[in-house]
Amino acid sequence: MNKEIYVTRPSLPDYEEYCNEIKRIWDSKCLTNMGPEHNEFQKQLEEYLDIDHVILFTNGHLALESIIEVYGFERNSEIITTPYTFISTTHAIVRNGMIPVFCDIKADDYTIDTDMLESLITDKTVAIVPVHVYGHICEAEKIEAIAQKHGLKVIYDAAHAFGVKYKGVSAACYGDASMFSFHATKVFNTIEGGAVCFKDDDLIHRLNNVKNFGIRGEGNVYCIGGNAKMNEFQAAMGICNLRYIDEEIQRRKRVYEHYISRLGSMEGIKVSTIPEDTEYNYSYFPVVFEDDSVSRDDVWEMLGSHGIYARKYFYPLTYMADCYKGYFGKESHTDTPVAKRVSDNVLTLPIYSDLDIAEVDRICDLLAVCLGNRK
Ligand code: T4K
Repeated sequence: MNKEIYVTRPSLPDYEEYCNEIKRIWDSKCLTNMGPEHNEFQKQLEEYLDIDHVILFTNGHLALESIIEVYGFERNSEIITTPYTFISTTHAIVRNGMIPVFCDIKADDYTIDTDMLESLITDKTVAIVPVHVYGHICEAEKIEAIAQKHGLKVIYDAAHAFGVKYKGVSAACYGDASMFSFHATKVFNTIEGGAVCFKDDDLIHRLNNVKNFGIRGEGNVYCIGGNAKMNEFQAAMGICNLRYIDEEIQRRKRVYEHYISRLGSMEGIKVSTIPEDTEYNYSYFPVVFEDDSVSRDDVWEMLGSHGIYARKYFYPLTYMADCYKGYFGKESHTDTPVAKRVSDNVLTLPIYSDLDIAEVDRICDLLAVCLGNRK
């Protein structure tokens, strides 16, 4: 019986190393509410991500919801985003009482189509939330020029882009703010966790307040905040995992390069290649079936029958999720044919640092059979 292979597996530090780190928590009895592990981890991230400010959150979703909230946009304002993403991106906009307006994606890297973007701006538009999907950096220069021209905020969903650099610039540095996810399924994890990164000093207090009930000091509740704090155990995991992040990315690269060597020129599928000037994190390995004679769902089922659990990231498009059926009006613009085609035909293959090359070969052999043994 072959072993089961999941789309991802979290990387963990040595058990003893984590125990050693959390020993400080036993000594201090400080479990949460911005304790020493939290504060040290925050500083380490500012350095690693090369950004002025990092505010930690209990997960990436609440980080994104919070940064949208602190800008204080009027309810029912419009935010332009893409539907080819995890449901969190759309939920974060809707849960803030904003209207998501869906822009199509580019067929080459699945990020927001900057040629369409400007046509979706109305007098109700307040922000753009582009997604660095799979860690592919959006066309930031173009997006930010459009935003500047129309006075819009740019908040990147950078959940997938930890460790990615474009032209030497960290993914944390684009736009007005960027959100990272440190979920167990990500390149870098804090069990659950997330962060908002930015340069504007004014946002520090606002974000810290919104994640801690709006409390600014004894007897001073400044705003109607929630609770989205990262606890000390999460931060301790982050401190340990950050020590190995470069190694982690290199080990993923080995898996990625083997996939490329086997699938890169196989007829009938499109694999993503790394754009020039990019230091990539090898977070996902999406393949898009381009030949109508091969059904993505059949391949997904066949792989599953062999214990290989590839995933349909990202299907369906967010606006097609059951909870949004009949929800969006005309202003939301849900005509995104490229995103629809990619979403109907994409499969993300297993990729993680411990994945054996022999297993990658097994996955590629099975794919080749589905594709009629094409080369
Ligand atoms: N924006 C974007 C673009 C995102 O992709 C995400 C999250 C967010 C925002 C929100 O960030 P967070 O609030 O999550 O920090 C997973 C993750 O839960 C989610 O974090 C991620 N994106 C999304 C793309 O994938 P599921 O429901 O597909 O995960 P699940 O539990 O099926 O896990 C996938 C596989 O990973 C499992 O088959 C086995 C493996 N796994 C998973 C977990 C949780 C493990 O080996 N160990 C584990 O502990 O959503």
